[in-house]
Amino acid sequence: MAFDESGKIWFNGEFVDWKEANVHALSHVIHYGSSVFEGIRCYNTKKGPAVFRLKEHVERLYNSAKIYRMEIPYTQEEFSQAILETIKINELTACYIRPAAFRGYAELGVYPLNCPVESLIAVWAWGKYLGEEALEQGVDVGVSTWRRMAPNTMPNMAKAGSNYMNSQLAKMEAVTNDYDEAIMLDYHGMVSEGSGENIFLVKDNVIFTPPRASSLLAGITRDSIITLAEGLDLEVREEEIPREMLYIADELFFTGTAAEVTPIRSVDRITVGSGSRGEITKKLQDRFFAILNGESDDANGWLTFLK
Ligand code: PPE
Repeated sequence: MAFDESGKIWFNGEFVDWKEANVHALSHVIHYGSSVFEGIRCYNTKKGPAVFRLKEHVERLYNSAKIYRMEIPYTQEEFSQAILETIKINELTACYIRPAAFRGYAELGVYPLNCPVESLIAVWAWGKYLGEEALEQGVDVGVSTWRRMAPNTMPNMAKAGSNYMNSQLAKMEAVTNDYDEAIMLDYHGMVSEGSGENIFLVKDNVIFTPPRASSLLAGITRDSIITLAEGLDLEVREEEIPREMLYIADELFFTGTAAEVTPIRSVDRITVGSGSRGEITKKLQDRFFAILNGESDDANGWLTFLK
């Protein structure tokens, strides 16, 4: 059991005991994957616990819901407050936060609009996503035979539970082949993203990352890293990346709420750059963690303190 089950979960506006946060077996979400969710982190900074980019995450949750015509019956402000309350009531200082909204129990059939929209917020301690040593040593990845969803099939910009069936296929294939993680290509064969991370590449001191049109989730960590890189006067280009660029890159790394900034040391068993964390990757990691530790100024207003 990965969870400490003694905590409380915010469920449809109320705090319930961990084990009481259940849904009916005939809920729409179980049969048709009708859910949207977020992954957010709270860090125990030197100035106290703070949630990283709370506003942007809640906004993305509501945008994911909007794409699926799902109305969450709270304002974004109310939902954000509920997130802060959930962390406090569980007496956590550093944690992973998992809000979700889904179509509940009323009837079955593909048409979803007669089912109620339910929502929840759970928090728990979640350590390093790709292993303890990953942040320093880097991970070994393989390019998946599974592509990211083609345009006009499933909306990649919605963080919907159903998109993660695609991610699961890629992740299972990667692990079966003894990789830590998968990189997926888009419909055109260009680099898209990992099963749960965005990807960055460094070549000749220029930073590249695929654009939104490459079938990816517009990651909030991705956005943060672009901002930090520009602050370091590094050139960042959002452009399509052909697969072979992965092999000849000087540095590669993943970004994500769970994965944070994780270097990639090999792709398809081909060593990337020096085979260990690159210089620019380290610089960006340092900047990123300095904000999360509260060591450097939160110049962009990314932290919401619990107080
Ligand atoms: N792409 C995908 C497919 C993705 O799932 C994530 C986050 C990202 C990019 C990065 O987005 P952001 O967190 O805003 O920087 N994946 C979440 C879920 C991981 C999971 O295993 O669950 C996360 O990192 O919380």
